[in-house]
Amino acid sequence: MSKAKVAVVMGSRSDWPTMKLAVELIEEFGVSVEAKVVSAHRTPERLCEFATQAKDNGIQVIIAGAGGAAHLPGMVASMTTLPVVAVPVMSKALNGVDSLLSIVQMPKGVAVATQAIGEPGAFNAGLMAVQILALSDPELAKALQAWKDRQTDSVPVEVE
Ligand code: RP5
Repeated sequence: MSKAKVAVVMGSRSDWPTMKLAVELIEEFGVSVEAKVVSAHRTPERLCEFATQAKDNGIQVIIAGAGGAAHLPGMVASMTTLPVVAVPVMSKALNGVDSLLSIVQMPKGVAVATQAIGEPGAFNAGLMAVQILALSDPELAKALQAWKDRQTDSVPVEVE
């Protein structure tokens, strides 16, 4: 198996039903992807190890999803120059607004590309990763354009 180009990390196994949408979309394009649980609060050393070694391990884009006090994407971004795409996972208490706000309001100098709350955000995070990789991969760029054309063609004009 080829080494993963995209790493999808999440704060808990409970985030997987959401985050798997990113993985599935990336796999649809034949891009190698790995997924694992890395918690900013429960496994801080695993976080440091992952974020500092991701680039040397051949990762080109990181997707990080977490819910509630969602510090994972920002902490990962603080330790790497790789692009970090963030997914605010839906939370029970505050419907993911807590996740969104704790991810999006990054201090100047540490960039995170925050997506929508929940499943649309996870799907689009996968799409964003493919778009980033397609900048330096003409075959992938062609596949991406074809995917977008199919999506456009699938939207009917008629209302019913
Ligand atoms: C965050 O807390 C995780 O990203 C998850 O969204 C949330 C709840 O985690 P669990 O209590 O379900 O493990 O760290």
